[in-house]
Order: sequence, then C-alpha cells, then structure tokens
Amino acid sequence: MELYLDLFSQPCRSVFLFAKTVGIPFDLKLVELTKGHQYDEDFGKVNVMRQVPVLKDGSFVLTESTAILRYLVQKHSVADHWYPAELQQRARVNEYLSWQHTNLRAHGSKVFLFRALYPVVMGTEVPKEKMDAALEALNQSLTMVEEKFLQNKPFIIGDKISLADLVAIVEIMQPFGTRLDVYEGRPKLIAWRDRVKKVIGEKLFDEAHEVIMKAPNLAEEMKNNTDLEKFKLKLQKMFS
Ligand SMILES: N[C@@H](CCC(=O)N[C@@H](CS)C(=O)NCC(=O)O)C(=O)O
Repeated sequence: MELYLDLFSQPCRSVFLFAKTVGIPFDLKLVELTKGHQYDEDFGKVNVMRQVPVLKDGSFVLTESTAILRYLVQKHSVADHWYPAELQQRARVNEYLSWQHTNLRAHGSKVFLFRALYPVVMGTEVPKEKMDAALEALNQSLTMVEEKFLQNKPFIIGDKISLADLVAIVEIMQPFGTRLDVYEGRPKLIAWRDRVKKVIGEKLFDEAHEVIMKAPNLAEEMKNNTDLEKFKLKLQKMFS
C-alpha cells in the first residue's frame, strides 16, 4: 500500500499517525506542497484534485482522510476502540468526523494560512478585522471540542482513544505551529492532548509534527517556489 502524504497537512498527519500507531505498513510517497509538487504531472494521474492524502492499495485509489482512515480500520484488524463496532459509539466518532470539516478544520486552517502563508504569498499582512474574526471562530471551535465533544471524558468517545481524537489533535496543532498558543487557558484541552500523545507515543507525535512546528520558516522555504501565483489565486478565492 502507498500513502501520498505531506506531513505539513493535517489530514495527512491523521492518516500517518493512525497507520504508524497501529502498525499498518505503507510506502510513503512524499508530495511536498510548499514546493508545488501537487501540480506535478505524475501526481495529477494519482489524484485529479491535486490534494493529499491519497491511498493507493493495488489499483484501488482513495482520497479523503476520513474515508482513508475508515478504510484502514476495516481492512486491518485494529483494536475496536479506534472505530467501535457498537452502533452509538461508532456514531459518536462519525459525529465528530462530520463536524470537524466545516468547524475546527476550517477555522484552524484559516488561522494557519493567515499567519503563516498569507504574508509570504500576498506580500502583505492580513487586515486586522479579518484576523480577529478568524481567531474568534477558531476559539469557538476549540470551546466546542472541550464542551460538546470532550466534556469530562478522557477522550472524545469515552475512556479510549478513537479516530476522532487523532483527527482533532492534528487540526489543533496546525495553528499551534505558527506559535499561536491555542492551549492557553484551556487545561482540559492540554490534559487531553497529553493523553493522546501518551497513547501515540511522544516520539511518533513529534515526528509527525516536526514539519508544522517549523511553520515560521515557511517564508524562506517558499522563496524559490515557482507556483506562488497558483497559491495566490487560491488564497484570493478563499478569502475574498
Ligand atoms: N477533505 C480532504 C482535504 C484534503 C486537503 O485539503 N489537502 C490539502 C492539504 S491539507 C492539499 O493537498 N492541498 C493542496 C492544494 O490545495 O494545493 C481530506 O480530508 O483529505
């Protein structure tokens, strides 16, 4: 099995962390987004949407991180708690996976792009009112993670870690990579993060997040990127 990934990307990290944590072997095909490798001709043949992650299992090609995670669970015999067979527990995982796309992921990504990428690509800072609104939306999502999804449980579905926790932590680490202290004043979130880290193992957690923790160096890295214009058009569309 091949996984096309860039650990810069949150959905890629959730797939990477899951496969590594439960011991599913794979060949890593690195698609470096900051170098514009998603626009390479060869990668276009793998995913016409030019996004990672992508799973290739023989001739079967699958996109969308949450679909990939569920495919891996069903193909390999992993411990039940990752995606419980019990109806309502599974529904809880699905509830989080459905919510996060347009909430924590959307708002965390926006703050990340505003702080790390926008100034590099657009050559100017994000207007204050736009940045404030993005930060406020991210804050509201973080509060939802604590109050609706975690409540007083160790993990999102209860006593054990599931796919939902992995998908949540990688999104929270994205704005954190820009040195925004998303954990400030949130002891519940910190305690949960530390539990997730413990299950995954600190070494693997840090390996997965090494690239994103270097987000402040992005300007330097992207200097020679010939596809900056494409990023610019994308950002303009996203934030107009
Ligand atoms: N809904 C998709 C999102 C995938 C996605 O947005 N991938 C981004 C990285 S986080 C990407 O490949 N972007 C490249 C580009 O748009 O140029 C998933 O969950 O897998």
